[in-house]
Amino acid sequence: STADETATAAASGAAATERFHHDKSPYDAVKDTPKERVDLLARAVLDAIHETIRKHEVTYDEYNALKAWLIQVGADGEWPLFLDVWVEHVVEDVATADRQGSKGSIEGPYYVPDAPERGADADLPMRDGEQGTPLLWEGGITSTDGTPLAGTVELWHADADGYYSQFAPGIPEWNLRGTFTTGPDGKFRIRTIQPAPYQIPTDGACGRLISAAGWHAWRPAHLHVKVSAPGHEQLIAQLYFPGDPHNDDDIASAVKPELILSPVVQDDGSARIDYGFALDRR
Ligand code: MBD
Ligand code: FE
Repeated sequence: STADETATAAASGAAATERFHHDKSPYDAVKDTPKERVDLLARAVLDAIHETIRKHEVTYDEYNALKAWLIQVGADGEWPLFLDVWVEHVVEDVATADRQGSKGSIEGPYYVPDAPERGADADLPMRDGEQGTPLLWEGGITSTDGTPLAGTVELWHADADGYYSQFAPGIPEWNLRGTFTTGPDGKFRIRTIQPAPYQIPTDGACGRLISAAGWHAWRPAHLHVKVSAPGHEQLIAQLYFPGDPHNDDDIASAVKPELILSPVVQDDGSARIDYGFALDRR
């Protein structure tokens, strides 16, 4: 990318914040949350903060450092990033505790709805000469009882530099984003490339927290999916690659053993993946 097209925390944060406002109608959600629930949860969170301050004898300097940092999270548009990296995994755990079908994981901040329709057997949209190990992914959608399902797999992932289209500059709009629709046999076959590990932007508020705390900024390489079929619960998941050094210390705590792929390297250097999804009946 060129000098005026550098991926900055503030630019990707602003795009993620705008995306959230557009897709999730947050003000309606606030309006619809019962007063009793807001009272209970707001008090529980404040109690936990007060307890932390007392227990660790937080100073005025530390309080003001926190205040400055929180203001900067908003200025950088990084609330979606912060919440999805450090909070969403617990919400996902609680929401899917009773699920019988395939394991899921967090959605994260970079999903875009209505990605181009590709049918059941196709390439993910990508540039000519898209970098990265070619992947051939074959799988199916079924109900938890094994019945094949006509449905959709929405797939999005970072490129071989770790960047997402529509959140980093200089990448075609729908690059590495697509919707695959299966027939009644539920089968799909997708060709894409293996993404790189993702590093949280180091030049924004989240990056400041990471360096101030002495943490690392990495997520392991991952594929994002949303899998849908009529009469079934939507599955949101991420899939990971064996041997990635960050499978064991993902900054977003979103890796589960069931989500690690077993790619088989082919003679031509591409990798073949066999991985399907079982959806719970609604
Ligand atoms: C990502 O790519 C991601 O998937 C999550 C959950 C958080 C930050 C960046
Ligand atoms: Fe991601």
